[in-house]
Order: sequence, then C-alpha cells, then structure tokens
Amino acid sequence: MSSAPLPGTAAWPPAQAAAYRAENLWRGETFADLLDRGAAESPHALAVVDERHRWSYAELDRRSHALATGLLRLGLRERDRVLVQLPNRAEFVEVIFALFRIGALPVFCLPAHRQAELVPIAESASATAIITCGTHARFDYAALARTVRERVASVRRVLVVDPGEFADGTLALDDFRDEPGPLPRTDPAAVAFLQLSGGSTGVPKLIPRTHDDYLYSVRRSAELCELGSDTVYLAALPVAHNFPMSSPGILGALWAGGTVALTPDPTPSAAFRAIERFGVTITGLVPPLLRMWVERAEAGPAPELASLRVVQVGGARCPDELARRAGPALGATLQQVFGMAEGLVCYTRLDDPLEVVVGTQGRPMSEHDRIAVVDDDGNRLPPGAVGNLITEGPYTIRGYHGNPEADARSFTADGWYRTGDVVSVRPDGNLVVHGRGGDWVNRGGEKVSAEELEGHLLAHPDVRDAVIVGTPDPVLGQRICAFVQPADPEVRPSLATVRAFVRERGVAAWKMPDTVVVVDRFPETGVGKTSRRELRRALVDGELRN
Ligand code: AMP
Ligand code: DBH
Repeated sequence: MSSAPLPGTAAWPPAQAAAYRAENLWRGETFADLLDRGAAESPHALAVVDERHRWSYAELDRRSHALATGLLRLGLRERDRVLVQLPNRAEFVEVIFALFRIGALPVFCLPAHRQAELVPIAESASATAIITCGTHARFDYAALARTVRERVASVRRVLVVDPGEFADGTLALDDFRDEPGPLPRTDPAAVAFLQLSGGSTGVPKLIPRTHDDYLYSVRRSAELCELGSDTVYLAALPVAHNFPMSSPGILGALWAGGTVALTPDPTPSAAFRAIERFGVTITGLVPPLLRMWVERAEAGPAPELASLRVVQVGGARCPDELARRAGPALGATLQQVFGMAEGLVCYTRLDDPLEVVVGTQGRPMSEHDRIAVVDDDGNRLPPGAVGNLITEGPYTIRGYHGNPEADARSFTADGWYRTGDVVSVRPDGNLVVHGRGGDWVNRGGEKVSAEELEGHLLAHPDVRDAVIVGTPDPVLGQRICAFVQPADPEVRPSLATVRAFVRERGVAAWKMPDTVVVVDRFPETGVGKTSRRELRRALVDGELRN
C-alpha cells in the first residue's frame, strides 16, 4: 500500500502536511474508522433511515463490511475509481462505506447527470465500475450506465442496487453481499474519493479529497453546527453533493453518532412529511428550495416542522429578503453556508445576531483557513474591498485530479485556490458574496453587479425571484437582461414597470435592465441552484422571448 497521491494529484507541501498532523487537525482516521467507532460506541442507535430502511450503526457497519467483501471478490481494488450515481436513499450510505472500506474511490455523480457529463467524468477518472439504480423518477439509470460503459473503455462493470434481472451483464448488488471477510487497511493520507466541482464552465472537474483533510472539515462542521447523538440530519439536496455530504451533512451526523435521514424529493410536500416522520432536526437547502419551503410555511401552519432546529442555506447567494423570512416561517435557526467542494466552507454561527445571519455568508469554519481578497492581477486589496477570494488551508485542495490546465488557472503559484467568487470581508470577519467573477454585467464599460440589481428587483411585490445576466450586444459589449419569475402568474411585470421601480429606489441610470423576460421557472443545476449559464444560453439561442 502506498500513500503517494493519485497520478496528477497535487498534494500539500510535506512541511504543511506535517504541521496539520502535529496540530492534530489531521488525525490519521479513515471513513471506515468513523463507522467502526460508531458501531462500537452505539451499535443500536439509528444510523440511516429512509422510506424503506432503518439501519442501526451495527447494521450499517455489517452491511458495508459485507458489501466490501463482495466487491473485493468481484475484483474491485484499492484505488479503483467507481462512479456512484444514486438518488437519496439508504443504499447510498452503504455503498460509499463499502467502497471506503476497500480503498476504492467513489466518484460522486448527481442523479441529474446524463451521458454528456458522465462520459467525460468516467474518462478523466479512468473509472472501472459504475454503481447505480434501476429506474428512478421515470429515468432508466442502469441503461445510462451501460451507455457509459460502452463509450468508456476503462469501465467494465455496472452494478445496480435494486433487486431484479438486468440486461447486458448488469450485476445486482445483492449478489455481492458476502459473509464479511478480511479487508485491506486504507491509508488515511490517501485520496478517499473524487468530488465534482459544480462545473460552471462545462464538464465538472474532479476534486481529490483525502480521509485526513475531509474528516477534519466534517468534525469541525459538526462541532460548529452543534451536532450530537440526538441529531437527525435530512439529506434533501442530492446527497452526493459536497454540501449535504459534509457541511456537516450526512458524514457530520454519523461522526456525531446521530441519524441520517434521506428523501429523494426535496419539495415541501414530501420533505415536510419526511421531517415529521423522522423527527428531523437539521437540513441544508439551496436558495430556490428554501424559497419554496418558506412560501409553503407562510401559507399556513406547518406543524410537521416541529422538530426542526436549524435550516441551512447555501450553494448560491441567498437574497437577504429570503433570509429574513426563513427563520420565523420555518420556526428554526437559519444558517448561511458558503462552501465549495474544493475546500473552504464558511458558516454563520448559530448564535450570530440576525443582522449577520441575514446579511452575510458567514466566516471560515477553521482558524487555520487563510483567505485573501485580491484584484485581477493578484494584488492584495485593502480591508473591506470587493475582490476575488483566494484561500488555502487544512481542507482546501492544492490541485484537481489529472487536470494541469485547470490547475494553472485555479491555483496561485504558492498553492492558494482561486475560488472564482467575488467577495468582501467585513470588519467582523464575515464574508459577503457579491457573485462569481462572471456575474457582473459589463455594459459599455460600466460594471453592474447582478446580485445587487437582483436585490432591487426582489423588493418589487410582483416579483417572486429574479436573475440578472449579461447578454452579448454589438455596441455595448453586454446588455442587462432581467429574468423575472412573477409572484402571481397573471401579473407579469413589464420592462417599463421594472425600470421605473428600480429608478425610484435611487439606482444609477446605467444599471437599468435593457430587457425583462418573464419566465415561470428558472433552469437549475444538478444540485438545484439557479443556472445563470443556462439562462444566458437560452437567451442567446433565442429560446426565451418576452
Ligand atoms: P461547487 O462548484 O458546486 O462546489 O460550487 C461552489 C460555488 O458555489 C462557490 O464557489 C460559490 O460560487 C457558490 N456558493 C456556494 N455557497 C454559496 C453561498 N452561500 N453564497 C453564494 N455563493 C455560494
Ligand atoms: O455550493 C457548494 O459547493 C457548497 C455549498 C455549501 C459546498 O460545497 C459546501 C457547502 O460544502
């Protein structure tokens, strides 16, 4: 067994790694150890629950051990990369721990991914297998996996968690639940899995995370979110995403000896029922989902939410207006989470004043995180200035998996990660996210912040949600397009109304939208963030007109 990184994976400088170990941030613990400890300390406590399963820690431990033994028999080996594409159900947890136990690396795909994403992911990971389900939400995932196997030479096996007969040599996971046997010991310094970047610029990049670094972030997140054995964390977002996985997510809940509950449907009807049924205490949402939950709860009493203590929002900027309504509507403490699968995660703290929770995206979780705000040439900016966020620390990667071009773009010469986010840091240390580098419209040289203008539109009573994007213009370079979701489908705000409203709020004339497009819903990314890229594309391709 070797602790060398995967080919193409840049690692922390040895002296830095040694320092993180010396400070006991990296503790030489693996994910398998985490589960073993849970099973030893509280075997009968409930570890995982969904519509169909209830597994204690002992049961999850045994099942993952049994499956690990079967996967070894099948020929999966340490360091093999395995695409895992599953909806939110208990087997996800069993499968990833089975893979961790044999040192194989799950590659965390989302249920929304299709061939166009999975083929390049499988290629760049040189994946040898895919673990998926049969038909879910009227989509045949096993067939998708077989297509990927046909296209990508390294992929030899397709395994399906559902029982039943599957075509073309697809294997049923049930046939690999062996009598638990001896397993290799994995190296805590080794890469444990490959996470995906959101891929705002196309095909997702592969993010190598080690047991040591990721477990540090999970532990610190669980402490900060005050998780304990009475925690019931609901995975409402797609569980493979970094946010519900680790901030503090399902791994935080398991680390604290609590329970992981999973729902494949995050919309209010299904999720509220799940909260009531499982006694959920904490969950994490993206802003569009939070808006749906808040609207539902404001429309009438929601006694199903009685057990809920903390609702997190992250993944994209939560408008202040929505943040303000969330706590009272849901009867829980709101926590903003600004994170990235590459590492750095910022949180508002549970006892922060409302003004911080509503108006900021929190501060780094660790005193060992280092952040800086720089201009486009990399020069440090004075305190409080708006600029590009760069960061390094004990759980922020130093390079992508096998992607030197992306590394050259995304990391500074001394190994800091360029987040691509435009932020300012307040005197109290909390960050305000102003958008991504690309979320500024450059209208004839005048730069307009999409996030700022969206805030003005959201104040209009007829506007439910708004997104500002820049679209190409032959004269100005870019023009300002406002996508608006109406509060009432019958009342569609016009360009004149919107402009008059924004002008009345005392906004400079050059920030006025040039176009308003009223749409009933916004396109979403795999995890449910509003997709600006898709909106821009639809506009340029002429698919959307007012
Ligand atoms: P991903 O590539 O999916 O890991 O997405 C990470 C990116 O999502 C960050 O770099 C931010 O651009 C964005 N993001 C995550 N959380 C927040 C938040 N609370 N506010 C604003 N942007 C966020
Ligand atoms: O968007 C993200 O990637 C994200 C958001 C909140 C994340 O990775 C996280 C918390 O850990």
